[in-house]
Amino acid sequence: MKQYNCLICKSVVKEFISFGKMPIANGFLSKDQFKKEYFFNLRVGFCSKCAMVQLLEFVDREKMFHENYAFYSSTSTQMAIHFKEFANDVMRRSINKDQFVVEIGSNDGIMLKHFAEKEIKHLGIEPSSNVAKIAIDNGINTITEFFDEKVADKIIRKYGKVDFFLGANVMCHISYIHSVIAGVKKLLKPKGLLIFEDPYLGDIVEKISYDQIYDEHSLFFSITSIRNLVRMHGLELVDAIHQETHGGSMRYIIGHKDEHKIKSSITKWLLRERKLGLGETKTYNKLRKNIEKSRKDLVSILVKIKKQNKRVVGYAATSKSTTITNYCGIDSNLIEFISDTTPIKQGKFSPGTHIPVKPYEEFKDNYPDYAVLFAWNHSKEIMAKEKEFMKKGGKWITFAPAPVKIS
Ligand code: DWN
Ligand code: SAH
Repeated sequence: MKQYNCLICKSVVKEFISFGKMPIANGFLSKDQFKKEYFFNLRVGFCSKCAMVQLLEFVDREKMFHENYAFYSSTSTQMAIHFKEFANDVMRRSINKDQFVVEIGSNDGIMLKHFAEKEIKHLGIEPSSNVAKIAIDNGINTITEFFDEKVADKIIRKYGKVDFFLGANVMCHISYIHSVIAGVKKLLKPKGLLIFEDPYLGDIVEKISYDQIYDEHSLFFSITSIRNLVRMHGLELVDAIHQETHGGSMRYIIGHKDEHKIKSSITKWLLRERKLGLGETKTYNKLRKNIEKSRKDLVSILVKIKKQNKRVVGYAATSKSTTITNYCGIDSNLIEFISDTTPIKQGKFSPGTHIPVKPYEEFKDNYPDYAVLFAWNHSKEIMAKEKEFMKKGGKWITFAPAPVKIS
């Protein structure tokens, strides 16, 4: 069997689950592209030395992030509010007026626009040119590049050093994370801060939200693993703040070593992670069993409903839904179509199992009996706008947070 080495500390990593062949999670496609669809092995391992959960095989970054990237950050109104608050939090931390703020994975400018509006010096780094263009058209300074240490050198030469280096749902996408952190280390001014957030491993384990695992998500962070990682670069984790977004995320606040007071939150979280067993192999073997059960339960519910000749539709063609549909073998026999608000996905088919993706109106104008809530992470926002569906007797099928249920 092939041996895999940890992306972070190079120790041998043991696989704890294989999801089998998977397509690109955001690779929505047309019928004529079915034959040449790309697949890779979605396998996940845990490094018991540095506590990092990680993919074992990776898809080339250009296959995932390009001029037709299907995820536009501004599709969720709750996320727009969240990023306004994130920006405000950064502004509150500012010590002087001449700040320079850089954001990695800035997408359509959902967060940086708040800095641009206040004429704060800023720069977005976003390799997917279609989403970057929206930001640029809205007056947000953005470069279309993959951030790494070399890009950091270029930024220093052209713009100077940085007060705040920000990121949301992007660090965990980057298998060459050492190059990114080395770049941040060079870029940050002595008192500068790296502030980023990503889905939190503790939530994934507790909620059995295995749909967070797909090609784009290379790393699954915890306080323990981030602390280990940044230490290797002379940086220090100084605070961590849990977020409700994306099914439970963690915001990490990191500075140069010995430049900031370390908050008590770190000890508190480290203790919680020890109790949850995030540093132990047995936790991930249990997670695999829980994932297998979740799949069995979801498929059996869908098969039962199919036998009753009821209509089931998917709600939101999320990246995460690609893992669910492919791992569970759910195709258009079980789910009629997936409704989604993103124009670039509509009229196409879901990656791998080729369920038609249709505009939101197709859901709204002809409610199904059941809707599988693929965007469960936006549940608050969706429940608030789908009161009519529920009033008319429509039911939700949810799989995360576990258990699988109809409500
Ligand atoms: O990490 C990532 C996060 C931030 O965003 C990326 N790798 C890709 C993406 O993941 P996702 O696709 O799972 O994200 P969301 O935000 O859970 O789903 C967005 C999709 O859901 C969009 O296609 C729009 C759709 N949607 C909808 O149809 N109706 C979303 C909402 C809120 C809705 O009401
Ligand atoms: N921050 C946004 C977007 C998250 S999706 C949000 O939270 O909604 C991940 C984004 O990271 C994509 O837009 C992708 O193009 C970008 N990305 C991936 N690798 C990157 C890299 N090396 N440098 C900068 N951005 C990257």
